[in-house]
Amino acid sequence: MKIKKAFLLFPPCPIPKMFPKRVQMPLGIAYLTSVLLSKNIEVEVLDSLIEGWDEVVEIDEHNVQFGLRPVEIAERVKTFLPDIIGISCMFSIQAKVVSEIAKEIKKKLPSVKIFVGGAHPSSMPEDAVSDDNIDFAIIGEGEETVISLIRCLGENKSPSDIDGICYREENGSIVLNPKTRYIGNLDNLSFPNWDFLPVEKYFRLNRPHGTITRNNRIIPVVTSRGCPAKCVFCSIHPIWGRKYRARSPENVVNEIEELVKKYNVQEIHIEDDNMTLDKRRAEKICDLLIARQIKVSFTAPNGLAVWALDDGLLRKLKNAGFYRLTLAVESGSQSTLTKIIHKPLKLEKVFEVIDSANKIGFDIDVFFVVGFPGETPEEMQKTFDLGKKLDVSSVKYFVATPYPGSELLDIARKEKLIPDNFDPRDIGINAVKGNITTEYFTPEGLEKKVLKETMATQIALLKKHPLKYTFNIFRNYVLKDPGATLSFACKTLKSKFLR
Ligand code: B12
Ligand code: SF4
Repeated sequence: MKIKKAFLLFPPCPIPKMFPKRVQMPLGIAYLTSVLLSKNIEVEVLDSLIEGWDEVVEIDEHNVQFGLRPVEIAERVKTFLPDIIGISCMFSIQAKVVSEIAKEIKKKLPSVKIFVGGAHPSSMPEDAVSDDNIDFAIIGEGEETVISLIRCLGENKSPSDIDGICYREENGSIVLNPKTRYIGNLDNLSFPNWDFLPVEKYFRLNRPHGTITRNNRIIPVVTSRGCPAKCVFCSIHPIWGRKYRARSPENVVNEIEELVKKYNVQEIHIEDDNMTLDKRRAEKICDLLIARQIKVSFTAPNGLAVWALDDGLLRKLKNAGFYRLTLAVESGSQSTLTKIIHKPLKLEKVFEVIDSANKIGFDIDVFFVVGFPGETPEEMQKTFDLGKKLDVSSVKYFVATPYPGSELLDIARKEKLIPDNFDPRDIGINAVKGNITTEYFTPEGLEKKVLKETMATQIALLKKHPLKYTFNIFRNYVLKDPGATLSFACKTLKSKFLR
């Protein structure tokens, strides 16, 4: 079966009714487009979120799904008549709709091969291919794997030697080849190809990761893959692995320069797990941006590791165009950080970095996570108290969520902190929804507490910087999505009266 045509798809996503919709240019799909084109495969790309932005279907009392419907997607696929379809299943909550799409496609094109990749199938590959309509799950980064698989299919060979895939044999048994090899030199990868996506529509909507932006013309970039830390809640290791692999500063800056020339990009969102882990490399990226006079704004909405920052690096980042820091502090309790989360971070470092960053003039967002197995109410209170105390622009509290691929899910299962029938495919995007029950809290109790503390923290932030706070809320929430902002505010206010 010679593979000549590939169709790449970003599927719809279920979200809670009260949440604002978000859509970011799908970087994984753009990387895969590049490698497929380099092998002379004709490519068609469909991001069903951007194309179906106005299509919102109620799925239950609390949730809607937005994006093109599975039948519409199957129609589009049929028109292109591909040999393979690659579906990116980034979030576990998309897994069920991915199955629906695969079913609709196979009804129309029974012999087409369906590949799935992304965070969810990377963590639960066997689950993905136990669906009869899905032929292959690709584990972790897909650029090399997809090409090996296409070669195998083209030569009618068994894929049994391919690293990092999962599939069903003809007799129905599942073969799982774990991911053991990662791309050694990321500079060898072609830059992501955005030409097959409606770039101007993403710019116009401007609803990317992080919500708060300065400009509209934004494109995401990844400068490194992998993180050696072992945070208990983190689910990224099945995708990028534990080894830190970084692109050279020249390669990164060449990509950014190209994006500015080609798309007149004004802002870059760095989506690395840990962009500044290699401090020298991060400094060199900044130096090159300055030397080449590339004038774009930067943020890293996925967070920067606080332990990998210092005053010197912060100054360089600011001079290079970074205006906002998203700091993953995680907890206000040192013992929770060290003994439960296993994050290599000292709270003194948090104060030092925030102090420097304020002096340099950054806007600062801080993320916290509460609700770990073994975490006491007193330890959690330290987090909420720190959140109210910090001199930053925004503070978000998330509830620890047992995503597949995280150690947290293993602990929760082993210690029976989640129901036996817990299905990770039902983990929605409500980041304050509890799942775990411990001797100290229930999911419902924790959710109420977090909403109450969120409101108290918002008031504390408003009091510290009334003008800046109001401006940011107005520009980035009220103007962008008035309905969702109002509904979210009502729910948060209501929680004040809940005990
Ligand atoms: C950017 C991002 C977002 C963006 C999404 C952008 C988009 N449409 O592309 C936004 C802001 C929307 C987002 C939101 C959320 N996110 Co997010 N996000 C990320 C992040 C930081 C980077 C993703 C990325 O662009 N990576 C770079 C590209 C190059 O990699 P990639 O997409 O994974 O693709 C590669 C491989 O996976 C593979 N591949 C992918 N698809 C396919 C398909 C085929 C056919 C093949 C062969 C290969 C393949 O090959 C690609 C190239 O190597 C990841 C963390 C991470 N490191 O992955 C979390 C991550 C995906 N997000 C996560 C979560 C939890 C969320 C939220 C639920 C958080 C929340 N509670 O609000 C929401 C939910 C979504 C929503 N509807 O709002 C989790 C997912 C866990 C899970 N199993 O569900 C991750 C893994 C982070 C984590 N905490 O562990 N997110
Ligand atoms: S949470 Fe951040 S620092 Fe911790 S393991 Fe994940 S990517 Fe690394």
